Amino acid sequence: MLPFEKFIKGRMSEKRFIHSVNVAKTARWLALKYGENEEKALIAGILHDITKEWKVREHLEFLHRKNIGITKYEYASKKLYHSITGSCLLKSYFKIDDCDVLNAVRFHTTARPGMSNLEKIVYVADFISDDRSFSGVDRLRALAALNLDSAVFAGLIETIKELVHDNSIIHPNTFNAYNEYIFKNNAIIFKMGKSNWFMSDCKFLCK
Ligand code: DGI
Ligand code: FE
Ligand code: FE
Repeated sequence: MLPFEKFIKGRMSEKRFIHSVNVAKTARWLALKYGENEEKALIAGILHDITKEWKVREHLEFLHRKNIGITKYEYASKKLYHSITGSCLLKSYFKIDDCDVLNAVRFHTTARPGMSNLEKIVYVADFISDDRSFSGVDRLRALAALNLDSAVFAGLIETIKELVHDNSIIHPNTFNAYNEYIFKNNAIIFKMGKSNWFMSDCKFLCK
């Protein structure tokens, strides 16, 4: 029996329960492979979608009650709500105060730049768990077994393609995570010598 398995069974649909257990097991496998804490991977994995089946109103009321603000990108992207309320629930109801576990749940939808190994593990496990069957999932599973970062990057590319296809809002965390990988992969191309002349934006061009 996995941690919280008994608790979540019956509190969510059978489909979501099976997915949660699968993500937990895949996260444990990745944790073992990449030298992360297996218990944390199991807990973050099994609870990552704990509020997924809440209604929009329930998410918004919960956030209001807890006095948690969200950005306009988050407000406009209903599919992201459960990662925000989920991580808050882990803290307030489940009394989990491990930041890494909380962040793994918080960023399992969008990812973000500077993710920890545990965050990457839960992000990837959610993509490749046994119940996933989208085209390309086997390639992603193979990639995850070889290199965690490559699997995160591939996941980001899939997500961004789908978001663009659907004319959906791209959360800054999603594209900043993607850009982080592009910069890393092209470290030599982008290296501009010792002086750092990059501006944070390009407003100076039209002042
Ligand atoms: O196991 P699930 O909860 O079904 O899967 P998930 O939590 O990975 O689903 C995340 C959803 O969030 C998925 O439909 C893609 C969406 N998403 C990820 N990044 C962004 C996003 N949606 C918007 N609008 N913008 C993003 O940047
Ligand atoms: Fe989710
Ligand atoms: Fe999920």
